[in-house]
Amino acid sequence: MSEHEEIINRFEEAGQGHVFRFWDTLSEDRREHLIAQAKEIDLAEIDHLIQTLVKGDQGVHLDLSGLRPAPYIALPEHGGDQAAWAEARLAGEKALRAGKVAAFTVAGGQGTRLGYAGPKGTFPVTPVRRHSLFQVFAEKLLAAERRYECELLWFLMTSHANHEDTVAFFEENHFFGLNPDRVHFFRQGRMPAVDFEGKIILEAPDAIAMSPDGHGGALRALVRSGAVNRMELAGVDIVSYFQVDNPLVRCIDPAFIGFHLQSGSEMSSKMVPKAYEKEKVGHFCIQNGRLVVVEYSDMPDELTSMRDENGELRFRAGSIAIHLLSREFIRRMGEGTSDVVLPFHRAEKKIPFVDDAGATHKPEQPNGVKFEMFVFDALPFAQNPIVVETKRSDEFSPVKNAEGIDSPATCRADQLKLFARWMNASGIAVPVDENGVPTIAIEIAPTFATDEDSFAESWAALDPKPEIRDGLVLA
Ligand code: UD2
Repeated sequence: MSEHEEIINRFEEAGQGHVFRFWDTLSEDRREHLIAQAKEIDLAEIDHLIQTLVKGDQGVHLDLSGLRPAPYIALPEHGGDQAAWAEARLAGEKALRAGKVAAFTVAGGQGTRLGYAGPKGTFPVTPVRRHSLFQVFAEKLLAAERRYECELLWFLMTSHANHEDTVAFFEENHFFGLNPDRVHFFRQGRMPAVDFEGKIILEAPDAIAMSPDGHGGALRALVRSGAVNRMELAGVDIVSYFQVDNPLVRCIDPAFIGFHLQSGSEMSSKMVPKAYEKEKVGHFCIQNGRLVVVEYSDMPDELTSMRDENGELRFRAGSIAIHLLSREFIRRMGEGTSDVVLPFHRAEKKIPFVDDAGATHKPEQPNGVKFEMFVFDALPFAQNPIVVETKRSDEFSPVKNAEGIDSPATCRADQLKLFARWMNASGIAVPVDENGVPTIAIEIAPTFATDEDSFAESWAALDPKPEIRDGLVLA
């Protein structure tokens, strides 16, 4: 039997033979295309997901019993121990100088809400120079390399749809000054979409409707792509994980790294107190003695609105998708065994499908289910996981929507406010409007400063000092 026949047989036995119903009409190269997609699919895994998440009720009834708010390490200004923060910072700096840390960006999302055509990381985000998200991160890594005299590896997870454009963007921009040998791209995995009867959807006669397997797919993609082995060879023990949409993120944060190391944690996460009850962030909770994140869409209203004795939200620890993961934990989770494996979530979507005549249709209503894994679902499997507070205005202003909250406009205002705050701390006045947003556009490159202290140092060294004016760039 040829390889093609063998694959087609396996799909038929799994009740998915319809995927090849246009086979006889396809040219040789189109057949190869379809077969290549089919080979990506783990039929046993899909069958399990269909039984549990499509035909079963596990996707509809999540177990939300016994949730308690998760404890976290508070910032000194919220009662945290100043000395412990200073000590953690030193421990993190030591690990950085020893080359133990790598950066990791998940950039495989489809970015549909922003309505921007290119990979999201190429979106021009900074207020004056209009630098891209990727460039902001690259410059933060350059700054960390200089500060800690280390060579950082940077891993970026792309998708099938945006991989080539992402790599080309880095090449065109000469990797923003980073050493290209240390920037490592890999594609995330894909999953087929299925209809409500559990049949894999064809979007064209020669194409299965495939979509990215969620940022949780990062763990197996890191293993499969050889990234974890590469880290081991380079002596990297800790991976600093962040999303492509948040230019304020401290890509490399010594205090966070220090707390992670000191507690023997395999996975650590940052939190900010939620801004309001319905904010679209996950909630850190304890369930059955384990740290879990319950996504905003799954959290019942009576819990999101619950208040403690001080009148604050009881479940206030919001996940902003910034984590540290130890290398061997990634390997364990990514290799996956029956009892250590990330669950899939189901999302009902409008999925283009092909009719019997071979024409593609875009449905008006959800017609099927996509499967995604979430990286925070690894937390309950981690030893000694911790949650560490960070300040929203320092570290979180994602670009998600074209307008309104979490949009380019709000992110621009948040960057301006942050730069102005660093300048104010050094005694430099910046004019602001009634909302505290600077009325002049200013930009501080990460290579100039990444926080108040580094700003003060770089500013003190500037001679002569520039005039504070619209369009000022400190780089
Ligand atoms: C995510 C978190 C939410 C909160 C928020 C903070 C989930 C389900 N929710 O919400 O709790 O922390 O972020 O901003 O994660 N990505 C991939 N591959 C994929 C899917 C996503 O790389 O298959 C990347 C994507 O490029 C982006 C990140 O993951 O960098 C977040 O994806 P999202 O925009 O779908 O997450 P969102 O806003 O629903």
